[in-house]
Amino acid sequence: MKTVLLTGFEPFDGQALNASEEIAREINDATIVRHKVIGALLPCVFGAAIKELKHLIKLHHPAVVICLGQAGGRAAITPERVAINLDDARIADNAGQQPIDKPIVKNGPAAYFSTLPIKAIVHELRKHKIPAEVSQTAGTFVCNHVFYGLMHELALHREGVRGGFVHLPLLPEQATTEPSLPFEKMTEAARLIIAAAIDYRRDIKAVGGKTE
Ligand code: PCA
Repeated sequence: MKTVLLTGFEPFDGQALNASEEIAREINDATIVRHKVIGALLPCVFGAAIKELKHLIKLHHPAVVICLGQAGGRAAITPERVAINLDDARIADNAGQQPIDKPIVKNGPAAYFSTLPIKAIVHELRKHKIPAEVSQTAGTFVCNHVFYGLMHELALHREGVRGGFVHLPLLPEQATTEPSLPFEKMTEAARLIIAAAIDYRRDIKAVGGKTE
């Protein structure tokens, strides 16, 4: 059976939870559209996170790789369009590192686009009444770092494997004033994202990521 690698991140910035970790753990071992899902955890650490991701890819030979992260302040599920070759950390990672204005890969391309069908994913989520929109920036912290590392690895060594990054809102128990989405909604969303990534060989055309 083909596999889908779904990663989440450990909590960071002194928080007790990370929505992406909870969702990746919940979907681990599920079968979705004849693919087995491998849910795994990445450290919120520059360098080590990409190393672990490459190790997981080598181990599981996934047909699709979807990395999840948490984006406090966002109200919608946001498939990311582009990863940029830049680390610029507003806060320290879980190992105390805080790179400023550093390339992720020296002399690497400035950016990579997601090879997931990002607009089809938005379309499918909205069809199921889950708030979703395409995001044009994954930031410059560990999420963008992993997204870039993933796309670089796939471009260089894994032809035909599709991959990308999706940011999730906070869980209700994490949010004080920020928006949040219930665990069940985010779990359903992750299943729909995986199914769309397998089913849509090409992305759909839709203005601004809005499909309805
Ligand atoms: N979100 C952070 C890193 C880990 C996570 O879940 C980010 O958006 O970069």
